[in-house]
Amino acid sequence: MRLTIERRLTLGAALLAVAVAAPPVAAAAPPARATPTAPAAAAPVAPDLDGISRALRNTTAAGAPGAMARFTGPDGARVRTEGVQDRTTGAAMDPRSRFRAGSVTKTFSSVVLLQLVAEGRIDLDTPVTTYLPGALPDARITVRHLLTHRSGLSDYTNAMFAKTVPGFEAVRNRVFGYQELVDLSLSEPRTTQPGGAYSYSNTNFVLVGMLIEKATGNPVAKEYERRIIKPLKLRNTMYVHPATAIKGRHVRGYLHPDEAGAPLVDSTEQTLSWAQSAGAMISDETDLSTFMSALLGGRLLPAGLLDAMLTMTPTDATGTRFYGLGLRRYDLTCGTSVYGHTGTVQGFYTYAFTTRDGKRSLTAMANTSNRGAANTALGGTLEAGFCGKKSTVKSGAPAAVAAEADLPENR
Ligand code: REX
Repeated sequence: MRLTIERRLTLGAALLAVAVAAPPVAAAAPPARATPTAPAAAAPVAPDLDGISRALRNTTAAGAPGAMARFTGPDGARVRTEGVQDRTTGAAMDPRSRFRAGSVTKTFSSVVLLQLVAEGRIDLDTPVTTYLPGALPDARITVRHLLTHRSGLSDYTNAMFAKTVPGFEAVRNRVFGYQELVDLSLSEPRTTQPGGAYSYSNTNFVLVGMLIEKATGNPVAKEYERRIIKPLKLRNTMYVHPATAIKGRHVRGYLHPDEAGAPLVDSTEQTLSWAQSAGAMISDETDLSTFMSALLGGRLLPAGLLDAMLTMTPTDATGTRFYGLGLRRYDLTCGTSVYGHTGTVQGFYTYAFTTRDGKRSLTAMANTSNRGAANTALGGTLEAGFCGKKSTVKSGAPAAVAAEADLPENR
């Protein structure tokens, strides 16, 4: 199915009204081996909507029941959908539906934490144990190490989901304490010295949630609400941990088992307690684009801290992928850099990215996971959206933007 919605953005007043207390901003020291800022921005081009549709069809051809993308730019919003959001009812993918945004949550957590830095309540280069005594056995790990995935704390989810469906079913209804998750990581060897190589780990953003709760005395849900969701009027964004349902109109998620040919597992309902502040947000395509656009547009953080967030180091050897503070940068084949985050939780792949000025945004999602080829195909929407007709998305061909490299095989 193909659906087009064209409407003008009505962000203006709402976004301008965002009130962020702007106390003096502490100078943020750049991390070691920081790369220079992104290459000069390429001239904006019109999105290749047919290319976006091709990428979505490639995603469903690769095993996703449905996929959709929403591009927002100077000419308003364009939406493309393919396939179904519910395999039982056969309901078509609906761009107004909510879904699980996975690690896009990390950018929300970073924004809250950096607002606390702006307020002088947390310092980026102070050891985590100064704020959370006893949480970690290593006082060398700083807050910045968490946000840049350079703490060396292993990702406990690798063992948890080594067997995809049994791993998921074992935690689907579980409620973890933050420290329980940190302790799972601490029972494994460290991946690097603190401040060493980038090594993606959910543990880092579990600790970010702990820091937020310690500094504010509130549950993270309240801080997301008060600092981001309400000011930006994100009506379909919510953090409901440990509730298992996605309320309202939503996409159902379908997890691919490891065994070839085994039936998909409906993974819509779960506590997401295994991720919490690292991945439990529910949202929709409009809200994620509004959020990323507001962030890059400077409406959520003082300039100095947005600069700190945008101080990127490479995540791999391709020279096209970078990580700042809870934020990714992808350099596309046409020379445009886009900023945002990816998400993978059982049954849901997400990409939420925007340009440096926040004026062009794209959010894409597919209702499957553990299917690397579908994630790779979905990434093709970025090339088509931001590079326009110059994009290299072909039917059935691998997309130019590969799936998230942080995931071990198939994740
Ligand atoms: C957990 C397993 C993946 C998924 C994970 N998700 O770490 C976080 C996230 C919250 O969104 N990270 C991604 C499962 C990488 C991001 O930053 O983009 N895989 C699945 C398995 C593999 O079970 N055996 O694919 O659903």
